[in-house]
Amino acid sequence: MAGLTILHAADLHLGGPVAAPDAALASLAANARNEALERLLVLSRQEDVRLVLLAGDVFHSPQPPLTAVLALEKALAAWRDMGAAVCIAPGNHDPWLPGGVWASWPAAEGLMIFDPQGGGLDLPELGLWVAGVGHESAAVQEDLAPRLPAPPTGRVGLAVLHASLERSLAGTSHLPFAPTRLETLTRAPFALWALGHIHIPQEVAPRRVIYAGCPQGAHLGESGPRGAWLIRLQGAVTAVEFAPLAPLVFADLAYDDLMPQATPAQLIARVRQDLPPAAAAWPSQVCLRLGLSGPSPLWQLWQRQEPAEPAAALKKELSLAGLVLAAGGLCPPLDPAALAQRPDVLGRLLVLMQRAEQDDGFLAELEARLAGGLHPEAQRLSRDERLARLRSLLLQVRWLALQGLWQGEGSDAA
Ligand SMILES: [Mn+2]
Repeated sequence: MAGLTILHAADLHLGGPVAAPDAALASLAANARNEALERLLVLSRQEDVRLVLLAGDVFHSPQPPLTAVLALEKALAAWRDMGAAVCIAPGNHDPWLPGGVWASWPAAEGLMIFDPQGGGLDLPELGLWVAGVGHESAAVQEDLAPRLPAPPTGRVGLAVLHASLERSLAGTSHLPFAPTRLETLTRAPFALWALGHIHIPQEVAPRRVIYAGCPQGAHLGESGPRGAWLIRLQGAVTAVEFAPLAPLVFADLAYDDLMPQATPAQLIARVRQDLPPAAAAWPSQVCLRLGLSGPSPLWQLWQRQEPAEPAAALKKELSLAGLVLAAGGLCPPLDPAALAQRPDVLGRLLVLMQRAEQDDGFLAELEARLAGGLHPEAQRLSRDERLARLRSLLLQVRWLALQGLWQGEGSDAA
């Protein structure tokens, strides 16, 4: 059998929003999802893709806007013209509903839209069997993997599914719809599981179980490279390759160890090094959220009357399309432990804070004393949540004290 290339994408969320945290991004963000789809088509043409697997949440909602429907209709026509078969397994955002967008989508040769019963598409000329199933609601609670029919004899089986794997959910905001287990997938008779739902591209089991990730991130929380996978097949999966293609890349960097960066150029060099690499094949713009906190020789740069000026300078130097800067947590390059020895207000405050950080009993006592005066919202939190919030508040108070009191009392003493 000759080798062939498959494109695996998911979570396109066509018709869904892309955040523009910086006003300059508005038009780029508004068009980013459709542009990502265009890039999938170009990639398919370049790579002579014969099969496209779209693992759910192709649309952001079960009643997508007309622009989204048109975009997909045109894409499907383009793939058909290339001779590529397309298999879609609807997800929780775009479930297969009777009378819905998928149920009424016109049938076409080489197009398979899986319904909630599950099924398979036989592709004898490729020696493949593609099995899949669609979500029947926005909150499927059962494991859908067992509904995929096994490949007939003589076919390599590929599975396409929108599902939650517990180990990949950690640290994400994805809800555990259609939960399944890695063992369930790896024991099933499929050479590949092309999954959707988790927006971070990843090989859960090398060359076997893959989350495509979304081709375009939705907001600053979906930072890092986003794109789709090219899967090379020759009897079995021989290689997989991630192709970053998002037009708008979100990046999220936070530093609290800024003592070595003594000049603005040094700070810029550090940030530049940590930015995600540009996707060489496509033009892309970067929107960065940058958090700067802790002691820094540069802290006074951000205390000026025009806080927008240093932000604009950083944005320009780093060639960013957007920048969200949080520098309020910077403080003078001081040692809080040494300052705690001082006999003044700052010293006493720092001692109290140090004690609250190290002594859970003292923090609990403080919490109990504050409890009566808390906002009703905060009173509804559990005690542990209130303690955690107090801890983070104390950190902020420390930066504020170092910024304000040290400067004030320091100049008095001088
Ligand atoms: Mn999903």
